[in-house]
Amino acid sequence: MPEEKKLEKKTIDPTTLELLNICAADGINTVFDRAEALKACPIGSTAACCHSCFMGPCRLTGKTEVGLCGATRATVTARNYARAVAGGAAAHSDHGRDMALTLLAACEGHAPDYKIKDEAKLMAVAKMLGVKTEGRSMEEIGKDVALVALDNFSSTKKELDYIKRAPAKRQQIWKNLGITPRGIDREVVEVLHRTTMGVDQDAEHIMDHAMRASLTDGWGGSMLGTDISDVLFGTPGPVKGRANFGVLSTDEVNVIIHGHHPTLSMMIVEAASDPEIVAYAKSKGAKGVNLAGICCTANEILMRHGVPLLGNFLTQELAMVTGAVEAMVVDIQCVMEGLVEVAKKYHTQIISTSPKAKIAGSTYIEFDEEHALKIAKDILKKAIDNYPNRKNVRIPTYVDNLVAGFSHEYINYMLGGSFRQSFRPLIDNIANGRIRGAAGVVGCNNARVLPHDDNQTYIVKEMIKNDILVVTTGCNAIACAKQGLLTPEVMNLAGPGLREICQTIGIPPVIHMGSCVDNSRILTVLAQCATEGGLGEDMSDAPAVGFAPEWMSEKAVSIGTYVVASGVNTWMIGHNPYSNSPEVVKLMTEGYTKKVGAALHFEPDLKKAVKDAIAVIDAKRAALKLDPYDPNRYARSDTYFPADYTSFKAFAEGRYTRSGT
Ligand code: BF8
Repeated sequence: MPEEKKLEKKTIDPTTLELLNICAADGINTVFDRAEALKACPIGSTAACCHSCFMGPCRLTGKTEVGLCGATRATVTARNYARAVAGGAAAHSDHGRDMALTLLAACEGHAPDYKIKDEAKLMAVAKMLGVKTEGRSMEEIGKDVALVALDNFSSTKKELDYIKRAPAKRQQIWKNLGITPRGIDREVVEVLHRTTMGVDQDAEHIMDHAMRASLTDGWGGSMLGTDISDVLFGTPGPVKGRANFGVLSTDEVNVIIHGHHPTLSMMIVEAASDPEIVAYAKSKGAKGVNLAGICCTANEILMRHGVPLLGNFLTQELAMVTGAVEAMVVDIQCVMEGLVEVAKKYHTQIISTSPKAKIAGSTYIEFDEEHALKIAKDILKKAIDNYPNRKNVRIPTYVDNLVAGFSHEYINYMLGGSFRQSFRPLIDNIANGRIRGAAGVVGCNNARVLPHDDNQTYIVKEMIKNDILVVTTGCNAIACAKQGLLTPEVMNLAGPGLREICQTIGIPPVIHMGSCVDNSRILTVLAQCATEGGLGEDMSDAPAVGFAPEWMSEKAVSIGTYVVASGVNTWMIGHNPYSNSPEVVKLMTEGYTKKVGAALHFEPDLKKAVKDAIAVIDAKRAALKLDPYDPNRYARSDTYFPADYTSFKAFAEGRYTRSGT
C-alpha cells in the first residue's frame, strides 16, 4: 500500500495526517511508527506474566496453569490488574497532594505568586471538610483545608473525608463490602504489599482491594486536587476556545505546555502576558508569546483562561514537526520519552520542570512554588531566545472552535440560576425521557487503537444521536474539540429530546468538564443527582454509563475501577489486558455487578460496547419505572432535522443524513 494511504488509516484528524506525511518525508520516527515496528508482548498483554519475585518471571500460558510458587492464572492476573490501579491512583493522588502542598505554601506565605482565587469555593470545601470558617482569614481557612487534605493521605485515617460527598446508600455499600477507602497512601501501599510475592492469593480478595485503592483516586486525590485547583485558580465556567494545530502562530513565540500540573501551567499563562516577557519577545523579532496545550494541563488552562488546545496524547511528537514550536514545557505524566529524539531534528527545546520527572536529553529548569513566576519567566525567556532559530515553518491551517469549562458548580448554576441552584431540570428531563441517559466519555489515545480519535468521536456521536448527554474529559475532550464536537451547533447531530433540552437550557450536548483528575467532577454531579432524588437513591440507579474509547494509561484503569465501584457500568475499548484469566474477567463483570452494581468491561468490539451501554441505560430507566425512551415524542417541528450518524466532514459541509431515508 502506498505510504500516503497507509497513513490515512492512522488518524481521522486532518492535521495529524498532514504532519504524519511530513514525518514520513523527513524520516521522523514517531509513536505511530514504533507501534507498527514493535508488536505488543503477547504474554504481558493478557496479564499472563508474573514478575512478583525473581524466581521468574513466570509465563502462565499454554498448559502452564501456575507459576513456580504455585500462583494461579487468576491470582497473577488479579495482581497485575491491582498494580495498574495502584499506579494510576498514585499518579492522580500525588498530583492532588502537590495541589494541597501548594495551597499550604500559599497560605503560609511561602508561595507568594499563588493566591486564593475562589473564596466561595474555599468556604464550601472548608464546610465539607469540617474546617472552622467564622472570624478567620482566607489564609487561615486555606491552611487548615490544606492540612485536612494532606491528612487524607495518612495511614491513621479511618475513612476519606470526601466520601461524604457520595450518596448514603453508596457509602453503605462500601462499608458492607469493607472497601471504604482509608488513607490514600495506605491503600496504594497495601496494593503493593498484597501483590508482592507470597501475600494475597485470592483473586477476588485482591480485586476488592483494587476497588478500595481506586476509590482513593476518585473520591480522594483527584477530588481534592480538583477542589484545590478551583480554590487557587478559579472554578471554571464556560469559555470559548480553539483547538488543533492551526492555533500555532507564525509571528509569535510558540510555547507548548504539556503534562498535568496546573501550578506550572497557570504560572506560565500569567508570565506570558507580562510586559517584561512581551518586550523580550519583541526584542527577538516576535510579536509576543503564543501558548497552546497538550494533554490534561491543556484542559486546565483552556477551562480557566481560554488557552487553545494543540492536541491530545498521540500528537505530542508532531508538534515539533511544524518547525514553529520554540519550546515544549513538560512536567508530569503522559510525556513520551520519544519527544527528545524528535526535538533533535528541529529547533524545539524540550524543557522538563518536575523534580519527579527528569528527562534525559531535555533542558531541565526545576520548578518550585516558592519562585513560581520567576521560573515561569525564565522558561519563557529560554523559549524566546530560541525564536531566531526557526527555519522551515509548516503549520497546518486547521482550527476548530469550542466551548469548554463546565464545572459541576456551573452546571448546577446553569440549571437553576443563582437563586435556586439545582440539578432538578436535568433529573426531570431524564425522567421524562427527553434525555435518555448520560455518558461519561473520557481518557487517552492509544497507538494500537487506530485510527486515532476515531473511537473517541464515534462513541460521542452515537451517544448524542441516541439522546444521551455526554460529559467529556482528558484526551477525549481534546479529540472532541478538534473535531468540532464541543460547539452548540453539534446539537444538529443530537436526537430530538436532547436537542430540545440543549436549545432550551443553552448547553451543548457534549459537555467539556476538564482534565482526567476532573473526572471527580462527574462523580460529584452523579452523587448530587442521586441525593436530590428522582433517579433513585444511588449512583448505580441512574441511567448513566462510562466509556474510555482509546485508553492506554494505568490512570485509566484506576478511573475505570473507581467509576465502577461508584456504581456506573464502564466500557474500556480495545484488547482485554486481563484475558488470561476468565475467572478475573468474570469477577470484573458479574462479580463487580453483584458487589457494587456495575461491571468493568474490557471490550474490543466498539459497536457492541455502544449497543450494550444503551441497553444498560434503558434497563436502568425500566428499573426506575421511568417512561420508556421514545425518540419520536419530542421536538417534531418542521425545523427539526433528526440526526443520523454523520461523518464530521459531512457535518461540516452541512450534509446531514435524515434518519431512515
Ligand atoms: O490524564 S487522557 S493520555 S493526558 S492519561 Fe494521559 Fe490519558 Fe490523555 Fe491526562 Ni488522562
